[in-house]
Amino acid sequence: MTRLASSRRVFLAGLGVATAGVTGLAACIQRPATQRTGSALPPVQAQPQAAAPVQAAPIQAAAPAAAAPPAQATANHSQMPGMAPTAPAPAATTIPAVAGLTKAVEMDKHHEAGVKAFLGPRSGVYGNQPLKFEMDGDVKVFKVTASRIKWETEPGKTVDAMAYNGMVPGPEIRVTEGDKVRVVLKNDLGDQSTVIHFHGQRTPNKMDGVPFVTQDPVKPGETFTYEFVAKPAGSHMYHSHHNATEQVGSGLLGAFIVEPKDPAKRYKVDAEYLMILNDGPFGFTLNGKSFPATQPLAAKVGQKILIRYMNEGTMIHPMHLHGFPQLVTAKDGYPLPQPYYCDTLNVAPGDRWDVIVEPDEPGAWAFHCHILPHAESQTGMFGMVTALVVEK
Ligand SMILES: [Cu+2]
Repeated sequence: MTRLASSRRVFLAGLGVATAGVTGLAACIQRPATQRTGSALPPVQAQPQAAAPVQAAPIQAAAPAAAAPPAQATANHSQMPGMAPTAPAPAATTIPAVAGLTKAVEMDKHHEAGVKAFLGPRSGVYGNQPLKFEMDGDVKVFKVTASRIKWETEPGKTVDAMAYNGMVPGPEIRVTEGDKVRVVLKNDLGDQSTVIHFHGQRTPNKMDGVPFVTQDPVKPGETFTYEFVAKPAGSHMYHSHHNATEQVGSGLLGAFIVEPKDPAKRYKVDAEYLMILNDGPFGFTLNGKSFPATQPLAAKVGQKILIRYMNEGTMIHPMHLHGFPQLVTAKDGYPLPQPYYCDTLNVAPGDRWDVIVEPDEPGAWAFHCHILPHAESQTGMFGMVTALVVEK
């Protein structure tokens, strides 16, 4: 896998925003460091630019009805042969031209401010950072601590989260099929028990992570050790299975990726991205962040990127990428016998889908959940929105 030297130039150019060189547009798992403290881009104004003065001249489209021909004069079907008489069309609602335009300009300012914030400098902690392991003989040992943290989902919005190792989503655990894996869970939540379920892994029953079904709850201050052989390969997850609506909704979740043992079966792509969906107490998030804090994906024309969708939420999210088809290659980690193309892919709770995208047209391409109340409102885009930025 290659890390992309990605850039915001294309996106910025497409939006008429000045650029100042190439910066790390690190997204999702490609991000190199915990802290992202700005970029080479000029700082974005905290306040949206002042709107252009509104012209006092009347706008034709919004002219009062009296100035326009009556609707019946051009659309009176009752005068056509064979047509039954119809009631007169209701009078069109008219909005005074200047007031209407002022309102539209005001609304557009909010939309623009969101996009500019998306493009502007960022800071803060992002989730999905790779989790390092230690070897104990032939066992890969991962340490995971559940605790309560403050988490910023978007500029100015900080929430009370539960997190593994201080990030939402929790750190990405990546192993190879057949590895002996040990995950040591420490519960520092303080006032709630917890457990980990390895969603999609075929573990021994007592490692399945369900309180009072396969184990006792791990009480505050306690530690529990999960041990199993990683199988099957594919895109999987780990998350709490205790008070899960609150605990998973609040951030106790992460990606558990199992690379196929046979190198010939591994993805041969230029970059890969995780897209973990959630819709709990924090609102609609992609990788623990809401637009405009979501991170863009990046690619160059002719490259091939892999996106692993994982839905840790409670709703279906049809993920729609503008510009390019998504080749769906695997469901829940299992390769599809016949991959297929789509541009909108339903990702249901618990689902994992792997898709490959091969962009052939530069530009910034919107990428969002297509349940519109999860993505766009009067005040602009929010929630499950990001962009795929394609460079030449
Ligand atoms: Cu959605």
